[in-house]
Amino acid sequence: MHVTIVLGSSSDARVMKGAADALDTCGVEWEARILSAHRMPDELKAYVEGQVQGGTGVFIAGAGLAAHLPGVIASHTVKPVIGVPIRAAFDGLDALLSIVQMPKGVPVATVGVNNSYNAGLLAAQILAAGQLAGQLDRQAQAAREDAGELEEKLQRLRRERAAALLKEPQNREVFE
Ligand code: AIR
Repeated sequence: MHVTIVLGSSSDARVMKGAADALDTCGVEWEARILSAHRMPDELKAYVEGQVQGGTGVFIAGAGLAAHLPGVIASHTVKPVIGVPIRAAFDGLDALLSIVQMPKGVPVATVGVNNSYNAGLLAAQILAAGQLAGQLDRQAQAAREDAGELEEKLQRLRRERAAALLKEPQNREVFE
């Protein structure tokens, strides 16, 4: 499973490199695209849908100014979205508030201004938690199968024992 990184502009690349660095450190695969929520809305929607179909686990989106990119991505998918506010004006406060103040029902996890490294780490942690859940599911399924086999074995032994008892002469008399 990989992580999808979306940048609002090529001018965000220097800051967003931190997310890729963190994912590389954790050995998590990622792919990145530059797609502005305002300048390329249709392409963004198609890309998000394609990524979801392609099995992405988490989106990281970084944008500055009126930073609607993470929120728009979150409106197209239920995959977790992590927003990175980028400092382009007002010390990044404009982007931070644009990303963090999502309406109820469409969550976006938000990291600190320019802190894309944390976004990468958080994405890796989300993937790891998902993999652990999958592993626990598989273990529980194996335990259920073991229990089912044991029950079948016990029933077979009970049937064989009953048949053997019936064959004993003193017991056969009961039915004659
Ligand atoms: N931006 C791009 N489309 C919508 C927004 N909010 C953001 C970019 C970048 C800032 O605007 O994410 O941080 C400036 O972009 P540019 O391309 O003018 O350098």
